[in-house]
Amino acid sequence: MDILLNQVGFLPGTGKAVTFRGKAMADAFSVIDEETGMSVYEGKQDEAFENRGTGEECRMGDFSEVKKPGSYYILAGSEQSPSFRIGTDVFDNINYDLIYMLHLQRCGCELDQKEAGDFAHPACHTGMGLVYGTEEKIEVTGGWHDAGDYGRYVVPAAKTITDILLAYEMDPKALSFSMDLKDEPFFGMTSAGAFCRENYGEEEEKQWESLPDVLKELLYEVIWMMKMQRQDGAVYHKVTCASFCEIDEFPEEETEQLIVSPVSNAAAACYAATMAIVYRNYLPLMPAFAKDALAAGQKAFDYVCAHPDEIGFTNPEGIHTGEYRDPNWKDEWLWAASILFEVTGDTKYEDVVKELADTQLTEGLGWEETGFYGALFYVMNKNADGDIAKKMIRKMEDYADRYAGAATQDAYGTASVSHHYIWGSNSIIANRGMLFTLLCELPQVEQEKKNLYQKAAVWQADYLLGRNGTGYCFVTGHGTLCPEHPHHRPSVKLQKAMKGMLVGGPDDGLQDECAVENLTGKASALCYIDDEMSYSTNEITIYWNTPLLYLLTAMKKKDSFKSFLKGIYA
Ligand code: G3I
Ligand code: 9MR
Ligand code: ZN
Repeated sequence: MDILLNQVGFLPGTGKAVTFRGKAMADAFSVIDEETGMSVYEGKQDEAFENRGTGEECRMGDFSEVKKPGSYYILAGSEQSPSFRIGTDVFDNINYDLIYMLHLQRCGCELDQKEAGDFAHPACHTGMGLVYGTEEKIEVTGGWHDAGDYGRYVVPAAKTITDILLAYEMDPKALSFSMDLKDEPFFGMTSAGAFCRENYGEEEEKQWESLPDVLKELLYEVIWMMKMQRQDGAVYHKVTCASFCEIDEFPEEETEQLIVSPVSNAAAACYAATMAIVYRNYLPLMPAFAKDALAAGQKAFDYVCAHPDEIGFTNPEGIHTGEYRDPNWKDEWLWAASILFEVTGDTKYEDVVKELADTQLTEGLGWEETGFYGALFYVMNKNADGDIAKKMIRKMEDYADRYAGAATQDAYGTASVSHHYIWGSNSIIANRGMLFTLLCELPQVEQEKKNLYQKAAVWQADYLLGRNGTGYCFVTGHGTLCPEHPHHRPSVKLQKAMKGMLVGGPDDGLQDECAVENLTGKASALCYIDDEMSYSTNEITIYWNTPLLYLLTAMKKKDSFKSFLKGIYA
């Protein structure tokens, strides 16, 4: 297939780009309405050029003028593209699936046939967790499995929760769909409602009942996370077995002893940041719970402040699961300080922001580089120091200019400067898209820059949904060509991909045997294989789904369809 474009669809008002690969095809292209078979738009292909990331000759086309909802395909010479839709609702299903996947990743409770289909399973990982290096056992059930493995890790959980709440804050209506959640057994109690009543009172139980499903689902992760905190405020890094289980085991089949890894400052700082945004969202909804969450976050923050010499988490002897090794946890500390300052107004947090602002603005919204979360929560606060905020914005703009600029030079609009793709590259692209849209929210950013960021944001979504050199829409169950064999244990066991999962994507480091065998010698951007054994290119995670969810939600919110609607159909 040599016509590459977003296979999920386009919003009426946003830009629409397509990439043609190879020399011969044609100079022109047509957009064909599937219903009538008629061309609705005749376009010209841009000059051919050698594309850096993929090493192929490419041409680009633009059909932004086509705005009318419907189903279409593109014709160039005798080549036909996958069909795609235009409509205001094109992202509704995928967004739902991106969230529902989290529900399906639930650990510690039964998922029945009705809610999970073939992915139904009895409660898993219900045993007590043995605290590493001690005889102590603690109760740490709940939360979502992180990825293709069944570990539960605090650091990536923080990004997951934050992204969802940022999306929810931006457009609560868009995320207030029903997930048909039943009031299921919750952490050993009869129901989630009962859990809330028991811990926070009857009023809170009622409040819980009226939460939108997405906020109920999120609580499942948040309350697990709260169990990962030690009495003194420190936070355990993760709970996993000693090693990953076999690739075709269902969750309840992994029955080895659960081990709670040692505490880390990365975990504590992420935890503090998460509890602050949880507080901000749940305060009007479940105030008793929200205050508890904030207090827990503050305690974790204090722990970090009292232990500034920690060198960062590494897997202790005998533990071989995901490490989320991040020797620099100070950017997480900055993030926590920024949002705690915002929600409490306490200048002790701002003092930490001031101390770290020069050195800890690490570039990104990743699980590892979190400096821009710190920056965003600070600059959005009306009580922020003007000079510091200005510096932070400049740093984010420089980054965004660099990557959005690179995107304009790439045949697929990819926001990559080096065209060196690493493990989870798709999430890096999604994170950049998310940042572009967030910068568009800031009044301090000039309109001219916003125009570029908006375009670049759309291109990142397009890239992930099919406009890339591999031709894959990287979300399972969506698009014409999507991963069928993700490195995801339940999917491997069933030989059927769970839908709504964003895979890691190209990784030129060839970090697993399957990648070495199949991808050696390929151009960086093409180092992807839809094989269940390729965990470095084809795994999935909860925190790769969420920046894409944010990006698509933001795009839908911003689409200029309304003004278009007035102009053409009114
Ligand atoms: O930071 C360096 C960078 O300086 C260098 O240029 C580049 C060259 O390859 O590598 C960068 O490091 C990479 C690092 O991620 C950056 O975040 C490593 O190569 C890469 O191996 C590492 O990948 C991580 C992977 O675990 C292996 O540790 C992924 O980010 C992380 O998402 C992934 O997480 C796993 C969990 O451990 C277990 N659960 C599944 C999950 C997803 O695969
Ligand atoms: O399934 C594991 C995946 O979640 C991890 O990201 C990956 C890297 O840590 O490891 C996978 O597990 C493999 C292990 O590392 C090596 N033996 C084979 C395992 C399953 O493919
Ligand atoms: Zn489990």
